[in-house]
Amino acid sequence: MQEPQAWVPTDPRSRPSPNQVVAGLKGVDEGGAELVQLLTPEGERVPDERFDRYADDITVDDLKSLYRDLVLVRRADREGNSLQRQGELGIWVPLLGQEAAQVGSGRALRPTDMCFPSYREHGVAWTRGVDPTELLGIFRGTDHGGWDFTGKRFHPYTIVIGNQCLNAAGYAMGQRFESKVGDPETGEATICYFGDGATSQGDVHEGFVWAAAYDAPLVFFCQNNQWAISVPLDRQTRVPLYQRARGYGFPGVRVDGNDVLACLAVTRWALEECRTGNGPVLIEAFTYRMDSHTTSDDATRYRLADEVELWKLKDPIERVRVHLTRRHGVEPGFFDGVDGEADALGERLRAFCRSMPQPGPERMFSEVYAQASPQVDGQRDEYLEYHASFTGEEAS
Ligand SMILES: Cc1ncc(C[n+]2csc(CCOP(=O)(O)OP(=O)(O)O)c2C)c(N)n1
Repeated sequence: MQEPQAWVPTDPRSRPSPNQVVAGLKGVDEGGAELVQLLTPEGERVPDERFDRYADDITVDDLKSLYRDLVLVRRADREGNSLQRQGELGIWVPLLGQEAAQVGSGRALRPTDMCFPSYREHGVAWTRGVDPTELLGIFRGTDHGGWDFTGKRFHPYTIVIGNQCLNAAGYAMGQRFESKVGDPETGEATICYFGDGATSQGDVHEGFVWAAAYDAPLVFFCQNNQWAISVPLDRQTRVPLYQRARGYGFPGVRVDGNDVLACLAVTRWALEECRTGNGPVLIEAFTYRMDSHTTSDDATRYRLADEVELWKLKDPIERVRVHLTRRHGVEPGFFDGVDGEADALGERLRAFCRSMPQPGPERMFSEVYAQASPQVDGQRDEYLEYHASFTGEEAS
């Protein structure tokens, strides 16, 4: 097992008072000395002794492709937000600011790896080949997620905080029991996404304990976006989150979550650890939620604009753009082309959303089990009869 990074406890007297925390006066924007970074916010490539080798093969074309993913994922997210505002979706969960953490880690996965998302992972979904249109039903309230979970190896979204860590731990233990671990080429791994607030949930703790006890090939990927709705990180933990792993007996790493290259490299390392039998691993992607928690939330009520302004300077897309332009001489035409693709994606999403059919009343019963169940069939028939009892306007 690799040694976790060292941690020096902060002086308790320097901790913010509860009032400062509640008022959002103590915004965090520095990841500390342990932060793994390969691309600075200014777009400069900086060396990293430990993780460079996991990014050495990344070509300019790969970087352009990562940039394209970041831009398209952001556009899909912004369209989702707008569609909610136009009344086409019941709610939207924005990922603004977290594109690099999601695209970088998602692009590190192989098709055979399994992925357990929370509810904000639209960027990871993108890297698994789930089209953004497939996410819309959840937020329009017409289904629970319509993609092919087993084929894409991307589990349904989980709204119950931290619960997916248990599913993921069980799945990864299965990979271990079925001897799918050991060979770096063919070995499988699982990745589980959750937020900083989720680390206070029992399910996440249980997931850590089980995964550690069974050496499960599981990467716990925590997107620390600094806020659990209106609760800041200081109310979740007294130690940096990545250091928690040590107490469970596995390594933890803090990566710059706004640096797509670093997220890719660190996740590749973590997956390799898992595939070869050295899992589990905890990655804390140090990032920031630039928008409200959901479209039902108003972040301006609990955090200061200054904090948001600070994080704007660390934008995950801008740094790749600057790097491609300055270091590799990529011409504006490339960026214009990606913007054009983003416009087309936005149009496609809007058109799809507005033409989504309203599912029939039997739909909530039809996809429950793979094989017919007399109980569910009975409930369906009863409900259809009840539904048919309404007439005219009452029924619509
Ligand atoms: C078990 C449970 N408790 C409470 C909630 C309500 N809830 C929804 S999101 C959220 C905050 C989650 O914050 P975090 O884990 O940091 O993830 P983020 O939304 O910031 O990505 C809470 C408490 C829930 N969905 N499930």
